[in-house]
Amino acid sequence: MSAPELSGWRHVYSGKVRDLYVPADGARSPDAAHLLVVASDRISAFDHVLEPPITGKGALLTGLSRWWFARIDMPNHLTDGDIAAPGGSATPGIPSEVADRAMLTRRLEMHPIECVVRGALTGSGYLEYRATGAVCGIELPAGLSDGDLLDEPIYTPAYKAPMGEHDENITFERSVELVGADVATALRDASLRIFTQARDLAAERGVVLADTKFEFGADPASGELVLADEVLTSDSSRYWDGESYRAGGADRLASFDKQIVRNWLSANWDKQGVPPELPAEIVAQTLGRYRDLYVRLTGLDAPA
Ligand code: Q0Z
Repeated sequence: MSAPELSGWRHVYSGKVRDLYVPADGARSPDAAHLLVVASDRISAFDHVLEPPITGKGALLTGLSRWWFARIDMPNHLTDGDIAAPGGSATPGIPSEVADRAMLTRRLEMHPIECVVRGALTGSGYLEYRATGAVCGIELPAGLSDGDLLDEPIYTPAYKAPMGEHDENITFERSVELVGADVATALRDASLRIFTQARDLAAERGVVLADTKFEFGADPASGELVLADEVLTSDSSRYWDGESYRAGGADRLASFDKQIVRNWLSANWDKQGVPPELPAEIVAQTLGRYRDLYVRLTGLDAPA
């Protein structure tokens, strides 16, 4: 699966699951003011992109990002709607064939920090805690178990490694060295504030927001700090079902994302070479889980 050809846009980069475009308008592309971020239906697990795609995933995640952007009290990178300058702007509109899974954005100077906030101790944070008693330099009380909620959410930044390398967990002090004290502090404060707002809203809808990752950039003209990328999707966040979490059963930490795929792969692949193709029922169950989260959080019907 590769990035679609889109009229008016030039494809410049693909991550595992998303494709990035600049306006095709030749001369201006290198420093274009806008970017088109297109969420594909690709799914990745254990660092591989899997077959087949999960048809509808890109639209569900984009819909969820948009829904959160509209609720978060912070400037964001979406420019949908306000670039149709009369007399013609250099920026084309969103192509209709990706309308439900594309975001038209203002191009920012991205900060090279993954702004991770954890409201619960699990995943890589739990492993680091088990080894050291701390996560990204933050000492935690002894005796915590996998999945325990933290009294206060913690900010555990990671350095965005150059393409192909894994991001590296860093301390807040290291983030100060990387981006300066003012930006580092602004990133931390905004991340914690947005997380708390989102966690409380999710809780009202029976969903535990365990952790998430934000990315921010600076507006090149004003220097304003702007929330970018996708936000609070199941690809960038860990969500648990509130009822299962409280019941405390074996799958209380099953997340609304690729958990089904990871479990199936773990049972059916030795993690050597090319992963096997996902069976139709695993694809259907995974899509169902993404739809569930969308409906639970937004209260809307899932996109077609
Ligand atoms: C986001 C990414 C994708 C792979 C760059 N508004 C913005 N300004 C500047 N840069 C970005 C954004 Cl969203 C930006 N990414 C992440 C997107 C494929 C990676 F479509 N990279």
